[in-house]
Amino acid sequence: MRAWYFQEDHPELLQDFPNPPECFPDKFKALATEFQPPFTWIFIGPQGAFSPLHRDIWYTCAWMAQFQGRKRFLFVPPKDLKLVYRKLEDKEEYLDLRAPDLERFPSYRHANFIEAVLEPGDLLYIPSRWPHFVECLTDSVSLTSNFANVVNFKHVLIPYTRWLEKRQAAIQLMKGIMKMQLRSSGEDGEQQGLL
Ligand SMILES: O=C(O)CCC(=O)C(=O)O
Ligand SMILES: [Fe+2]
Repeated sequence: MRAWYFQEDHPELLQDFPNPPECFPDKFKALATEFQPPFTWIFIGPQGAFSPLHRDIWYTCAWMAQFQGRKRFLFVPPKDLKLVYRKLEDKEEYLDLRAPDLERFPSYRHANFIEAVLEPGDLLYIPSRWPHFVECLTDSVSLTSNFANVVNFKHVLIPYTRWLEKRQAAIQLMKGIMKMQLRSSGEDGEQQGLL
């Protein structure tokens, strides 16, 4: 199970995890909860489950805490991005590490791959903009959180603002629909404090 947003199903689990690790202060956490993007997730996977090479959302960085099992990360430094990533007109592609395509990525062997194996109790830092491939070496449970810090904040701000605007537009739309429904049923939402 990838990126399970457990707060919705089991908010009580948050009591076991009130704050991000002190070594990774998160600028989003300074905001009111409703303005924080939902970026704290649990990953549960059997041995062999994997996440293909990718960069993290909004160029955030992340930490990952390994609870159970072992997990292998392969990182590619940003200076080698062009060896493992192609941006075409209408799509983006990363090297498929499980079946490398030499036609698409002829020089991928020149990329530096940095390996990290997580054991239970380990905490890993995933730097902003570093492509990474992840695979479960055994059945595995991990908690991860993507965050903004002083370094990446200027990049994160643009997609974050877009996300806020979209969410605001969706809320306005829902309010409009509810208003229409209440009106057509002869009720007054404003008087009832609903809208
Ligand atoms: O554990 C995984 O499969 C992917 C984790 C990951 O890519 C991340 O936390 O950024
Ligand atoms: Fe990731």
